Amino acid sequence: MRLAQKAVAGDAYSVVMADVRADGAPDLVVALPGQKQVALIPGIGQGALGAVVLVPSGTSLQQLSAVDVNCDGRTDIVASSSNENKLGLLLGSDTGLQNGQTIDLSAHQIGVAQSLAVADVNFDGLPDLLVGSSQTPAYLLIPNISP
Ligand SMILES: [Ca+2]
Ligand SMILES: [Ca+2]
Repeated sequence: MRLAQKAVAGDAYSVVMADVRADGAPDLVVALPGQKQVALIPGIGQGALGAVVLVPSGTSLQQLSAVDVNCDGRTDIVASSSNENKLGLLLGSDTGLQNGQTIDLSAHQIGVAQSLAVADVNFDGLPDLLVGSSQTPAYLLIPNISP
């Protein structure tokens, strides 16, 4: 195992490793909540990492999860927020992560959507989202109805 280091400026909150560029090599995605963006550090094969690409995330992201949430065969990033009642969604593509979208949860009055788990809780083959709340109710289950 070789260890590599890529410099990313800022306060990184969480990191996931997933093939978001759909080229077979796992990439690193780092949440940079203070900058409302993520750093995509592409895996370019044989353990090497390419140049850092900063992608706008639309909101300040806290906890990243890698999952093909829209079931198009490309791994996406879904994330909780560091300070809002929103989730962030960055769709994976053959060229990288697309700019972030936000999923507004204000109708559910859960305070800050501060943590996130992904699992197919209703056994329909689609990954569902379980959002941890900063207030009562403690969580919100969002069944996936993609596509
Ligand atoms: Ca996808
Ligand atoms: Ca499901």
